[in-house]
Amino acid sequence: MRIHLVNPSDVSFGVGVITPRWLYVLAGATPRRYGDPLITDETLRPFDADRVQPSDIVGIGIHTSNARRGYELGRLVHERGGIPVYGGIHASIFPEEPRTYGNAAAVVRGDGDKVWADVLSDYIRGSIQPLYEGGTIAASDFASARWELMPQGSYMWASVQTVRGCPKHCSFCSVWRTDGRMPRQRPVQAVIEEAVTLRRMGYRFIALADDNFYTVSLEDLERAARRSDKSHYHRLLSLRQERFQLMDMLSKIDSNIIYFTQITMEAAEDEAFLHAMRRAGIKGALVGIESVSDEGLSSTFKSFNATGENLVAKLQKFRSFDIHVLGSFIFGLQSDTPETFSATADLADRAGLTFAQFVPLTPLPGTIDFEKWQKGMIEQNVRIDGIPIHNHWLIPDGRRPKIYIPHPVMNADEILRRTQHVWDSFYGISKIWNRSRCVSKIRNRLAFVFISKLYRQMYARTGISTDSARKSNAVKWTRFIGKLCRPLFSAPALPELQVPTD
Ligand code: B12
Ligand code: SF4
Repeated sequence: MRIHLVNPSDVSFGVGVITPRWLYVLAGATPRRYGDPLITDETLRPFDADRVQPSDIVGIGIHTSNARRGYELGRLVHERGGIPVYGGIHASIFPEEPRTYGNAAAVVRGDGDKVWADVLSDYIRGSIQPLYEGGTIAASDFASARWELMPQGSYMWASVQTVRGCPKHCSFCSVWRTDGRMPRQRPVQAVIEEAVTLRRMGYRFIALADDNFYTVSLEDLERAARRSDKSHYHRLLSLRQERFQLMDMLSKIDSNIIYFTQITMEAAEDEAFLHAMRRAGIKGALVGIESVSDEGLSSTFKSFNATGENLVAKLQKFRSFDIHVLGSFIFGLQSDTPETFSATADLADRAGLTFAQFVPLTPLPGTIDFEKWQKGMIEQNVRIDGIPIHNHWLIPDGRRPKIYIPHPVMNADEILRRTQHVWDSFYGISKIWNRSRCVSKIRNRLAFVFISKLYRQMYARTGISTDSARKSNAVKWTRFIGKLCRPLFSAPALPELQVPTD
């Protein structure tokens, strides 16, 4: 028996921006007696199903947008006598679906770090089960990734996880339900060892694959301090202290690693935290801004975000600590109007964002938005090519709508056209060139232009482009720019780099 692990994708670019971490974590969770798993990331190159031999196990990790391709792979594997096993967020939410569409022999729900070894040993004994409950395991049990199996020179950013779970409960996000609201922070030493391993190999850019790096806000802490029972307060305080310890240790790694993370805007109020981030080398953060209006924020349960000049000031605060912000906005909220688009474009410029993404509201399974929307769609029995629209991920790509939630004042075309316009405006060449002043040398400024264009191209593929000719052009360009950009992210290997001591 051989073990394959496959990350499905309909398109392959030859180079990848961020390593799909689950592949290397599951490789780390594979007992050594079974040999090294054969890993394929289809965002780099398509899976060669002919390599599957009868009785090989093929682990397929799916999120909603690649589930359909994942099922296609499962069927190919099954035809060759292989054993498809599914995991990942989508399979965790719909554990029946991989059996119906993807010939699943087994599905793992939740964390795979511990239960994967059970799947393999059951299979060897001839008693594989249809469903395994991986649950939400303790942070001390998170498996470390086996980075030595990563194809060299393929990715720009490696990825290390420091925490799973998020205390917030945004309406469009499933993380707080699947990964829990109490942050599970990984032991500092395990994170540091992985970062050092990657830097030794020549990776200088590391994405922290965290749901929310800022696990305890000052407000959370104050609220807990006001309770008569202080146990929650002490728990939060210790989580916060651990964050500082982690950042302190990151700052002691003797290298020039650059980290990127995902964080809530509340961190802008916490100068001690921003200061520690800067020292640690966390130079970039995706901040979910979502909406520039109070109505938009309240409808997404994100009223902890700011609006107006307060929002501009908060985003600029990150910049004053040398943290570049990738601002993430949602379009298509019920409170949006045609004016929302220009107001957002204007804010993105004024707030000093280094990058931005403008994403159409999509009802993703496991979210509050999905539940509300699904109910209406079931009642109306809306179908495309016979597939209920509330299973939108099963609809073939070209037939899949881009906007799902009906809007009171704009139709889908208008939302898409206006969204496209905001992308074009933010990533217009003169604006990119102005933003490129954040780096000094001309070579770095040119690199900044290419990276901005790469980012924009990748999204042209995923969300907004409407016709297939444009899509295929976008893929070609992404491949081209991706190859051009990849060397900018490599650095000399540092095989002698030491793990810092406390
Ligand atoms: C880091 C991250 C990113 C990064 C890096 C992505 C990358 N290339 O790795 C960036 C910022 C680029 C990103 C982008 C996007 N992301 Co994202 N991302 C994450 C995040 C925070 C962590 C993912 C991660 O690496 N975790 C660490 C690994 C080890 O955990 P894991 O993948 O869950 O795998 C474990 C288990 O699921 C299981 N498992 C997984 N696969 C398999 C397979 C088998 C066989 C088995 C047995 C087990 C198993 O075992 C693993 C170990 O326990 C997740 C949130 C989350 N909690 O999952 C969102 C998340 C996956 N992203 C999400 C989304 C929506 C997106 C975007 C579409 C956002 C957008 N609108 O633009 C894009 C799309 C990118 C793409 N095309 O893939 C959603 C997906 C929801 C869904 N239902 O599919 C999530 C869940 C967040 C959310 N808001 O709900 N993302
Ligand atoms: S803050 Fe981010 S990770 Fe947390 S629930 Fe909201 S969108 Fe999800």
